Amino acid sequence: MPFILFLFLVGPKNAEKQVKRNSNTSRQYISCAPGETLTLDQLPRLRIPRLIYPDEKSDFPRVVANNNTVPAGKLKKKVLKLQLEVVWSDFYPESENRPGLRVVTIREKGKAPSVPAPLIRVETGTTIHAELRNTLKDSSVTFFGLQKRPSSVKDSVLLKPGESKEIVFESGREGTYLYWVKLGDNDISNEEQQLGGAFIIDPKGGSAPDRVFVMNISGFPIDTTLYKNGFLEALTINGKSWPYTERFSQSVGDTVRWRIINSSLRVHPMHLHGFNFTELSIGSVLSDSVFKPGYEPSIVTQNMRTLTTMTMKWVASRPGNWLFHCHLSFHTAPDTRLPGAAELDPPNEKQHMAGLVLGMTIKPGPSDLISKGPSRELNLYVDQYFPGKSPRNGFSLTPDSKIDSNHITSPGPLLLLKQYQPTYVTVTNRMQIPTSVHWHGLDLDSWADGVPDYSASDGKMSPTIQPGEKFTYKLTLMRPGTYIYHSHFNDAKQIASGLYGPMIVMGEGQTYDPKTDHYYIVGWKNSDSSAPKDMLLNGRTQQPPLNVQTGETHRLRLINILTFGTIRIRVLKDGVPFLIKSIAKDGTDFPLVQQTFLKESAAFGNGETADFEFKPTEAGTYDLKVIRGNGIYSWTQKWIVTD
Ligand SMILES: [Cu+2]
Repeated sequence: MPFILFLFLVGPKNAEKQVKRNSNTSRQYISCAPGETLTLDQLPRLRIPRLIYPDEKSDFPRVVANNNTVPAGKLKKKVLKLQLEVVWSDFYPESENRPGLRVVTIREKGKAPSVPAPLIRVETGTTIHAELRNTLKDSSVTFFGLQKRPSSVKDSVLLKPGESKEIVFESGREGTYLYWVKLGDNDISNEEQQLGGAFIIDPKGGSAPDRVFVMNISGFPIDTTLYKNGFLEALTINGKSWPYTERFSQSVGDTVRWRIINSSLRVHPMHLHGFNFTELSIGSVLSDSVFKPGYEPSIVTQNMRTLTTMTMKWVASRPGNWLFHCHLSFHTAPDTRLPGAAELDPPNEKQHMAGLVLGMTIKPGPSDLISKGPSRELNLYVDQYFPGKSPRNGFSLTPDSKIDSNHITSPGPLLLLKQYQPTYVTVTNRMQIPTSVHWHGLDLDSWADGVPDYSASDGKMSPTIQPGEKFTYKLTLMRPGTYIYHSHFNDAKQIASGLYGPMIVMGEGQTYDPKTDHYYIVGWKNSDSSAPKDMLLNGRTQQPPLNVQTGETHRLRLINILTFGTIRIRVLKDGVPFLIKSIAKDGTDFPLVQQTFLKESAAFGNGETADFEFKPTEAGTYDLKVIRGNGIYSWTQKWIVTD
C-alpha cells in the first residue's frame, strides 16, 4: 500500500500545473448536508453584511418568488405599459423562515419585488412602453434586453442613481428571450444575477400552454472563518432553491412544454432524469434559433451557456418522481445553502441536494418501458480505496478487486448492456459512507432511477444505500447508445472521488467490438472539490497508443462526468484537423440528416455524452485529442494507422 500511495501522490503533478483554476474551484465545500430541524429562534445568528433573518426588523420590501405565470404590465390595444423599479430588498431563496440575502432586485411599481425579475410576455406585434426607475442612491444601473427582437446590436439603458427614463419599442419576433440589469461598476467579486427575467414573445393567438423557468445566481464572498463555504449565495429556479423550488405534477401522456432561461453568468448543463426531451429552440437575450422539423435534438442534457435560453418539450410517459437539474455538481451542492440552513443545521442525509433542482411527480399510470427476453444479473461493488480528506472511491464487478494505480480506481468498469434485456444490478456499498447510483440517460422506472429517498414508483423507492447494505436496481434499455452511471448522493464529492463509469447499450443484433468501439470518459481525479487537482481521461493522464488499420470505421464515445467544465474532441493528422462524423448524443442516434462532419466537436457539459465516427483513410499517425474547457488542458491518444 505505501508504494501505491506514493505513486498516487507524485504521479499526476504535471497535469495539475496545467489546469487553469476555474472560479468555482476557489470555493470550499463542506460535507454536511442540510436539515431543517432547528427553528429560527434556535439559530445562532451570524452577523455578516447581506445576511438577513426574517424575524428581524427591516426597512426593505420582501422579494416574492416569481413563478412566471402572470405577465407584468397593463396591456391595452396592443400597447403594454410597464413600470419597472430597481430597489433594495429582502430575498429569502430557501424557506421564508430561514436566513436570506439583502440584494437589489426589480419590481413592478406598486408591487413586491421579485426574483426572477417580472415576466415580460407579449404577442408579436405589441408595442412596449416602459418606464424605468433606479431608486438606488449610490449606484447606477443598466438595463439590457429592452429592445426589438431579433437584433445583433446590443442596446442598453443607463440610469444614474435616482434617475427615471421612458422607452418605447416593438416586441419583434416570437421566441424565448431574457432581459437583465447590471449594477453600477458591477464588481465581479459579487454575482448580482438575481436581476434578470424572462422576455417571452408569443405568436399571434398565443403559444401552447407552457411554463417558464428562470435561473438566477447571487453570490457574495465572505470571510471563510465565519462560514466555511466562503460565499453567501442563492442559486435559484424561479426564485427558490431546492428543496423549496416549485413541485410539479403531470399525468402519464402529458406533453410538457418548458422555456428555460439562464439569467446567470455561469454555465448550467440542465439534465432531465428518465426521459429524452426535444429541443425546440436555443436563444439568447436578443435572438432565438428555432430548430427545423427533423433537426430537433432529442437529448437528456443541454449545456446552457451564460444568458441563454432553451425551449423544450417532453412527454411524461411513465409515472414516478423525477428531477430536472443542473449537472454542474457545485450548483446542486448542499454547501451552497445559506448559513443556518447548511452550516448550522444538523446533517440530514436525505437532503443532499440544493440549488438548481426541480422536482416533479407523474401520477400513477401506464409505463412506456419495454423489457424482453431472459433477464441478466450484475453485481457492482462500491469500495473506498483511499480514506481521508480526499478519498478515492470506485466501482468494481468483482468482490475482491484490488486498486489499480494506473486508473486510480476510476472510471468504474464498462457496463456493456443489451437493448430491451431486463438487467438487474445489485449495488453493494462497502464504503463507510452512504451512497446511491443513478443510471444517467436511461429510460427506466422511477424507483430504479437512483435519487435516494426520492425516486419512487409502483410502491418502491431508490434508497440511500447505507454502509454494508445493498440494493438491486432494474435497468430497462430502450435505446442503444452511450450512458453514464454515477453516484447521485452528495454528487460534488462522490463523483469527484471516482464514483462514475461508462455504460454502452448495444442494439438488438449488434455486437460490441473493442477494436472499433472506444469510450473517452473524463472525470476528476481528486475528491477535494475545493481544489480539483487534475482530471483523468479513462482514469489516466497518459493514453496508450492504438494500432488500427485503414478503412475501419471507429465509434468514439465521449462522456463528460466532470463536476464542472466542458470537453471537446478532435482528430489531427499531421497537425491538420481530420473530419469526424457526429452521429449521436445522450444515447440517441441522430437521424441521417442530423449527422454532420466536423473538424472539432461542440463543447459538451457535465452529464452529456456524444458519439462520433472516425474513419482513417490513409496510413499514418493520428492524434485524437480530448480538450478541456478553454483548451489549456488536453489529452492526446496516438492512433497508428497502417494499411
Ligand atoms: Cu449549474
